[in-house]
Amino acid sequence: MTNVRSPVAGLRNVSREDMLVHGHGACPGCGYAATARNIAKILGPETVVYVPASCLTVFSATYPTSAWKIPFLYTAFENTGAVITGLKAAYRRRGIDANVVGMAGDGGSFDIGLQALSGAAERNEDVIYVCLDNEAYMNTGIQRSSATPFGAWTTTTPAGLEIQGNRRFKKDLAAIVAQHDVPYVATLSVAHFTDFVKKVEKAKSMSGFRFLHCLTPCVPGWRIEPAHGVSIDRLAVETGMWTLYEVEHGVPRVTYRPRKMLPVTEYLGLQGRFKHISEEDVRTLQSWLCGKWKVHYDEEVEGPPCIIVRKDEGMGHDGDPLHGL
Ligand SMILES: Cc1ncc(C[n+]2csc(CCOP(=O)(O)OP(=O)(O)O)c2C)c(N)n1
Ligand code: SF4
Ligand SMILES: [Mg+2]
Repeated sequence: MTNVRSPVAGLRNVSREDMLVHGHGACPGCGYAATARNIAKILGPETVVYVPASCLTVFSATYPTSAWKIPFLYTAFENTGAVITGLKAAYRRRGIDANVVGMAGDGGSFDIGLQALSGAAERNEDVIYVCLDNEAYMNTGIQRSSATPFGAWTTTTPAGLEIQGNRRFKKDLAAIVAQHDVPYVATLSVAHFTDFVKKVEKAKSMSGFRFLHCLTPCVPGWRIEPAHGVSIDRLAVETGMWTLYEVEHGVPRVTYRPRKMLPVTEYLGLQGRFKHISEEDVRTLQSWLCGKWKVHYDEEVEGPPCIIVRKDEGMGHDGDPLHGL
């Protein structure tokens, strides 16, 4: 293998050659497949990919078939950070400079894999860690994770008389990883493709631990139309449910700023997982988002949709300037 740390090439120079090819078994409209395919394409043939138990293993590499044109490894659920550390060491020992990338789900990153992720980040291992965040444990039947947003239905946070969907707010994993003082952390969305390409290329051009956090719509888990994934990802950014930013050598930078905040109902309305949501829960979520917006964009939204939120509801973002950037 040759030197894999190519300079940032830009959108026009993205290769046409896919590393994750057709014939895999993802649901039509799967955000995971689009994200993994594009990241692998940008990283190119000098790449080795590790995937723990997740939808990506199930649909792309169930023995004896594989949709990967690059070396692919799979072991257990909780150890992405540890396995990519070992892979990189093995390649280094053989004198090979490969892009070693781990692609893990939110369950495998936010929850069970957090310890291995934190260890690899703290050691500043020379690897790229991609979190494919579909906001629940999807391949095992849509169970809640700590990435699941407030109010969302999952099979372990049902909408009934006792509770109406998930009662907790989404954990801010990118901020946690950034606190490890790693060279590069970025949030990505398939709806902002130029931004997406620039961030993957930047990660590719750097050394040390690089973390890419991608919001990936899931058709059965979010109860959405297959054709709506990209629109929903775009609405996530416009409503403040997702913020596009990067932290390069400790310096945070917002990479896309919506002109004005859209009400969260625009995002919720396209997804069956929020069908049951009460007006009170919408207000609670909106209040949290208005606080988060202020932290990320350093701007208070004075009018709608924040005006409808009572300031004393007490469920806002915690105001910690490190929370989210
Ligand atoms: C130690 C361990 N516990 C549980 C499982 C079962 N399991 C496999 S994948 C998975 C869920 C993965 O969720 P996530 O990481 O979000 O990926 P997704 O399925 O959403 O792609 C679970 C619970 C396992 N393989 N190993
Ligand atoms: S369940 Fe969701 S993440 Fe898994 S293959 Fe289907 S759309 Fe993709
Ligand atoms: Mg998941």
